[in-house]
Amino acid sequence: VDWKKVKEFEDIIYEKAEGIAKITINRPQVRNAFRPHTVDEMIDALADARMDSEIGVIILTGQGEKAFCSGGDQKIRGDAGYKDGGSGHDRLNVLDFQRDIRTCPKPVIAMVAGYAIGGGHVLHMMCDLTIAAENAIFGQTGPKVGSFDGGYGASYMARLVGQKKAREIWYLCRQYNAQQALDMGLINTVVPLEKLEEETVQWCREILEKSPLAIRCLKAALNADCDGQSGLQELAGSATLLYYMSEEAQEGRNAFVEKRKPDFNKFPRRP
Ligand code: 2NE
Repeated sequence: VDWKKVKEFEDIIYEKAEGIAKITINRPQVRNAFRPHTVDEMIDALADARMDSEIGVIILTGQGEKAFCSGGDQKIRGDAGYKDGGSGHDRLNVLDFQRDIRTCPKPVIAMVAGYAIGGGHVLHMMCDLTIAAENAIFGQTGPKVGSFDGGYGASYMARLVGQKKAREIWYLCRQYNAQQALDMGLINTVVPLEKLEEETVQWCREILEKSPLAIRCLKAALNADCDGQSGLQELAGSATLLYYMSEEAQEGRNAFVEKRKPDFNKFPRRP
């Protein structure tokens, strides 16, 4: 794939090719742990990919073969979140990024080589699909390092692997290899490390051949099953989008603009 860098960032690499956007966490010296600045950049890149109508799928990955992401950077963890050099506030902005992945109407695929640990493990879970290399290792560390993610990190994990397994993963903080992760429904497939990107891009290409509106509505519907009112809002937003595209909705808008009574009688009252 002929990736083209689209914007310069400090902590991430952001590229596009063939309708695919790729966000790479680029802090291999700390196993791609994120600081608030890294997360701000990922939020920025994902927003760009969402707004770009040429882009249909987004890959989230980590630089190098040793780690996808090792979670929050513990060396700059303050007393109320992660230290942000810019604002002076301690922050936990990765929760915003989790929601952005979740509500992005385009599929986000985690491409995992090496460790997906702690908050990095939650990031791969938030993605629609996870393609793992044979060297991938998954797990949470929160109760070991004085942290936890009781949001999607707990509840969505339980949706993926069941309540018993989710409790095991969080309470014991063990590490699981790629095959174990596949067996428990945490990931979609395992491939040899050297085939990781090729296979991920193949999955992207297959998705790109499909109807974007159908994919959008399916993502919203699958989210809605877990996400309560915010999930319903997303699904309903897609319904409103489709409705706006109809002549029936446009009649309402046109009548208002033309200062006349709308004529909805010409539209069928479907069974
Ligand atoms: C990831 C893991 C298992 C890798 O182990 P290994 O043996 O391959 O590498 P090593 O030597 O531990 O790490 C290499 C370098 O990366 C740093 C290390 O400190 C080391 O640097 P030096 O000390 O040699 O200079 N590094 C690795 N992970 C880091 C991190 N997260 N922050 C800062 N530096 C890190 C092993 O490194 C590991 O277990 N890492 C810690 C994983 C962890 O506990 N993450 C935080 C979980 S909490 C969280 O992410 C979170 C949350 O729970 C809720 C909300 C938001 C975030």
